[in-house]
Amino acid sequence: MLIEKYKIDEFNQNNGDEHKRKFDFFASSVKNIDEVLKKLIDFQIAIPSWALGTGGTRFGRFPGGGEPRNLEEKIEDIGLLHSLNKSGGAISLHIPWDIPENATNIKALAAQHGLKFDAMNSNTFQDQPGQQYSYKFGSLQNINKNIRRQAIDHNIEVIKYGIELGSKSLTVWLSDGSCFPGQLNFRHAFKNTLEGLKEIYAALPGDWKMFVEYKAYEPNFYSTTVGDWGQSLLYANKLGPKAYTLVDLGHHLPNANIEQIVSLLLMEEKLGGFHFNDSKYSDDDLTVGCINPYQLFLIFKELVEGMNARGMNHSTDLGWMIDASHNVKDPLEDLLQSVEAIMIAYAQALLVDYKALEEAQLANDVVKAQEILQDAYRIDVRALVAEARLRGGAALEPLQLFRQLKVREHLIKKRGLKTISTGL
Ligand code: RM4
Ligand code: MN
Ligand code: MN
Repeated sequence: MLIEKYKIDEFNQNNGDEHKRKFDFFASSVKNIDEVLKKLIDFQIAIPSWALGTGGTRFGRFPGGGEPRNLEEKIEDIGLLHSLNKSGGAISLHIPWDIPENATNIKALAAQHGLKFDAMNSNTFQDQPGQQYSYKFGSLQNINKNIRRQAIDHNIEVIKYGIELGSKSLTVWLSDGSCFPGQLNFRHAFKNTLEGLKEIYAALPGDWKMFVEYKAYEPNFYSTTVGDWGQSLLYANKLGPKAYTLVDLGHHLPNANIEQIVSLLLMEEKLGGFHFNDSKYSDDDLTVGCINPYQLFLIFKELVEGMNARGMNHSTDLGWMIDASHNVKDPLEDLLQSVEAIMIAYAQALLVDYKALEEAQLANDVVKAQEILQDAYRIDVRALVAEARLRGGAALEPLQLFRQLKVREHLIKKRGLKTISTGL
């Protein structure tokens, strides 16, 4: 389904007065408003191909209908989101869930929707039908050389698909680890994994990046072979300049100070990308900002400050992606909410008075430092984010328009009530 531009314009006109009033009031107190708006318009967040259907838990899955049945329909869905908010101009593919059978056509279809191909993702955490060796006891860490070979070859194949599509990065997330003490020799597991990653790294084109994504638990519960940012950084440093750490917000042990991790990885020039989501207990993959929006803001504050310190381009120098799952919400509505939460946190982080903060820090004025941060966090930036959308050609209120246009009803009519998407 395509949303014609005139429908967006019509909606914006109908809601324009109210918006203008709010935005003008907001803009009157911000000095560099055009600069901030430009940054917001430029900022793009990739949508994963595996997050367009209903997610499930090991207890069940309750599909809501109209889910995309193939890669083409997934691209259509992301195109639809992008036309509504103009902030999701990229798709990230997981292989083999979404193999581009005809890369030229897939690339052309994506381009029609204004979408680029973000990081490619390999999958050595599931066995596929017809696969020769099993990943039950890990992939790159495996004690069996043939299994390691199979996992390496798979990653190299994923790179090849990515080259055809114009992607520029590979994200490797391994479920490797152990469930019980004694099951694994940690050193051997690390060394095998490093050897495998080295071979994959060697297959990367010159202008590609490799993201090593860490996760503390699940599906293994005693140890994980890329378990935290320290381990990921070890691999990335040993691999070379094209290898980076990828931070997925849901992959930490409880109460981890993610903003500090982000800050130090940026300092080391080893932060590569981000998977956004939110969580209460573990890798819950909930809507970004739904549980802990202040933490999200603090993370963005480190990102903005750290990227500025290194003169980085906010929108292109790191990989931004949503990695969420939707068990009870409409996946598309949920993704619109996630993008909005990211834009809000980013906007607030852009409004922090970094100079004043530095002065407060140098004076050990703890109270002032907190005031400065919370001043920015408590600004209602929704009109600002909406104005960026308006200027970028998107809808003032994407979610409202999504409902008004009865998008889900249309998708169900077209695709059927009982459709299942590949993914988690
Ligand atoms: C993992 C991790 C990866 C994602 C898989 C599906 O927990 O977040 O990024 O590819 O889930
Ligand atoms: Mn992830
Ligand atoms: Mn995850």
